[in-house]
Amino acid sequence: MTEKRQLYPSIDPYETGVLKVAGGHEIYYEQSGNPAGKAAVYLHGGPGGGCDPRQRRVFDPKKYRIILFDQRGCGRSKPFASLEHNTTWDLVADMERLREHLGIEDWQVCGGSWGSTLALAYAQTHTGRVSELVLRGIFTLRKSELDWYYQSGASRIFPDEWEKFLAPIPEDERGNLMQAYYDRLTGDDQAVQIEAARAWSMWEGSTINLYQRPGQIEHFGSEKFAVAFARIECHYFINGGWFETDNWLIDNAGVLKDIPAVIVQGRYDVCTPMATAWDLHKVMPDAEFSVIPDAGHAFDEPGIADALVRATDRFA
Ligand code: STX
Repeated sequence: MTEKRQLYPSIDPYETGVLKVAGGHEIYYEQSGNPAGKAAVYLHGGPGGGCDPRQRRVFDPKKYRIILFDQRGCGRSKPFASLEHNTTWDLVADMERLREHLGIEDWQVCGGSWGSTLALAYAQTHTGRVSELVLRGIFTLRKSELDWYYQSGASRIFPDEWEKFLAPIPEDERGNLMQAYYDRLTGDDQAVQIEAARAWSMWEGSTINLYQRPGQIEHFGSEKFAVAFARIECHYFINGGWFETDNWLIDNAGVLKDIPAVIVQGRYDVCTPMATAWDLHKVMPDAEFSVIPDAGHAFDEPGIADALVRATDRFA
């Protein structure tokens, strides 16, 4: 077997900036790698997860002009954890603003999990602006996907972690956990909001890797990260991502047929199970479909990172 490729070495941005967008939001963005290289944007997860410096490392810094940004309300973007004027279509519009601001004709769009959702929504809306798609841990926000992770399904694989997720919610509200969490995450009681945010966020932090990572669970439980992550995720999910229909992203994937695409999926992804990637690859028959036999959900699972680096190298 050939050796696994690793992420490229750590690099610093050569430029950071703030872009004012509609609705009073300010978006943090950064560029790294080669300013004269091929443009690629990496879309972070959540929504509400914020970008991670390690995401720069999916790309060869000699060949790529690498763009990362914090989506509305999270990371270094402002106002922090705001749900106002914060929808999928606002984020799609922000990407266009950012692309134009940076003087880019078209760019490679790379993203995992919620980043794959946003990548699909953007590419289906601005097809001509996308040179390639590199998607991992496919998530299309369908009710079945949300029920699996936040109501019943993943709960049976991680019953120990699930108990902690249930803890802040009284028994008589557990029939609709998304609603129960939404009420607490958007309520006036600060302490209730923080408790709910930490439980919501740590559920994700403890279930996204094939092998649990204690440090990562702590990070997800830190107040600042958790409040933006949980509030924004729950807000997007309870609103069905503002997609016209439940199956919208899959039903419209035909318009992507001329965009070279790679779909990378971990076999043991409990957060966004392979069923969605399977459905997507059927409607994107020309996309390269790569199932990693020994990986969970996170982008830096060794087999996932290997497949992502190989994909971006091939497109460089
Ligand atoms: N949320 C899936 C998602 O997009 C349901 C996601 N999960 N973990 C992350 O994102 C980060 C590790 C990027 C925070």
